[in-house]
Amino acid sequence: MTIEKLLVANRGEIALRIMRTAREMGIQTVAIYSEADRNALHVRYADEAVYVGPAPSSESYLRADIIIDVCKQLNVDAIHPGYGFLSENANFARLVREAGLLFIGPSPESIEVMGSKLAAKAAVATYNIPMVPGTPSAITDRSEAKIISAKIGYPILIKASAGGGGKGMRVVESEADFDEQMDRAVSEAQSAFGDGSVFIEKYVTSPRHVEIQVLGDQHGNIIHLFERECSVQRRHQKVVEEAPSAILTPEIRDAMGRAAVDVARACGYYGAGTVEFIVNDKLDFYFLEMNTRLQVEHPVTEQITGVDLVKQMIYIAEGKPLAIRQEDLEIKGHAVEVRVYAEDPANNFLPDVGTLDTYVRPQGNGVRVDDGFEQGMAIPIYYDPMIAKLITYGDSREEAIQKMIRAIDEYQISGVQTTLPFCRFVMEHDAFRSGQFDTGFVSKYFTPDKLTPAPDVAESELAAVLAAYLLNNTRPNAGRTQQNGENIQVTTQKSNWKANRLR
Ligand code: MV4
Repeated sequence: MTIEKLLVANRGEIALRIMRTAREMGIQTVAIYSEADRNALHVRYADEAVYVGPAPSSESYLRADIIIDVCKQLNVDAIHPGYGFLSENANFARLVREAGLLFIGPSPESIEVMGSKLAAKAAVATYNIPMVPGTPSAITDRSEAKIISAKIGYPILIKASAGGGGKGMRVVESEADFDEQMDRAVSEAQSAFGDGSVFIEKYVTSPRHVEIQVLGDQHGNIIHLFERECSVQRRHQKVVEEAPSAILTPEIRDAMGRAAVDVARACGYYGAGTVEFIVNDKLDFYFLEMNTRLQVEHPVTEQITGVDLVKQMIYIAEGKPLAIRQEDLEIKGHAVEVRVYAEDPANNFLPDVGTLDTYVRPQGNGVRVDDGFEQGMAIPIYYDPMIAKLITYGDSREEAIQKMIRAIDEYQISGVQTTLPFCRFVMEHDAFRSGQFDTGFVSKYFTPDKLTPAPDVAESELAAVLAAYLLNNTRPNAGRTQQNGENIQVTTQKSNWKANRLR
């Protein structure tokens, strides 16, 4: 089957990302949009665009029925769900299949198994996958659970089987807290997921988050595309991702890659997927869960492998056998991604949606910006406040980080506060630079007074013009102090007035 027309059931940067590859492959693109996205870039980019409903996602981007109707009306062959929204909804994948359309992703059965952490653990049980010591099934008998917890040793972690991304997790420090935390975990799981099943794991303190990208075809071939490290997180929200990890040895990388392929094999996986591990300070790794979608941070893997993951997903959905063999793949260079959010890092990361009065992207060698906005556009309040993903690529980790700092400094955004100054803080930090960090990085090191604010756009432009004038039309050298013939110091150093105003 060859896909001639593809509908992207998503919005923003990921909708554009997917449509770009589709266009390169000669595939016609269909966008869907809500009331809030009438003028969005993904709508303008697509060959056709269809309005699906009011701004709230429950009335637009989550309307499986409307989306499938649109496909029938426009003779669409396949749907790419992107990430979020309907991407990990097994029922949607099933409806798509029943409508005679291709779902660009795994089977509904794989989504279902991996959507339940307990079902996932059960599925991989026959393979030799390292897992954190814990209960293999949902807790029904509390006194039995306490005996197991005592055996494992406190602290333990109560997790919701239907949870993900840290939702519904409870640390229990000692048996005295067991009942109280268990009550909370069960009621949280019940109200958040409609499923109160919880299980217990040994609590691994200060782990690193390392995930393996896999690709499987519909003929049983599965490969991995190495790891991404996503340990810099804030409240389970990833902030910085990179590939490869700064700490893995070739041997551990290989072992994790093989474990990830086995996890995928255990559920008959096809499509692009991510197998998530935690890694302790001794580099022991443990399988946690599998994400059955294209992830936000997939570009860092694309940069170091040269593989277009969306293109592979499309080929796989068409039934083609994987053309990439494991032995063809190697890591080349290093990539770092930061997520630029419309949030104020000086004010507890409060969302700061508004209009992008100035929006100038960084450019140049080794810089990739995946975004869905242009200058003058408003960031809708209804969706994730991510403005862009800024990705840099270099020969080495150090080079990728230097490029990132340069790119952050070139990025000009006004009208909303952004997490760019926070990302710069991470890039400059010794713990990040040395690779000696874990998932506790942000809470351990970050306080708002550590921010060097982004330059004010108008002021830095004025400073540049002044510098150029004083230097007799020498190009201004931002951030450095220069001396002219008369010994006048001219500096275009970033101003601090924004930070002063905030304090
Ligand atoms: C853990 C853990 C420690 N021990 N499991 C959080 C999100 C979810 N995917 C799994 N998570 C964790 N599971 C055991 N047995 C610590 C975390 C965790 C974490 C994991 C990855 C990235 C960031 C994190 C931040 C806090 C806790």
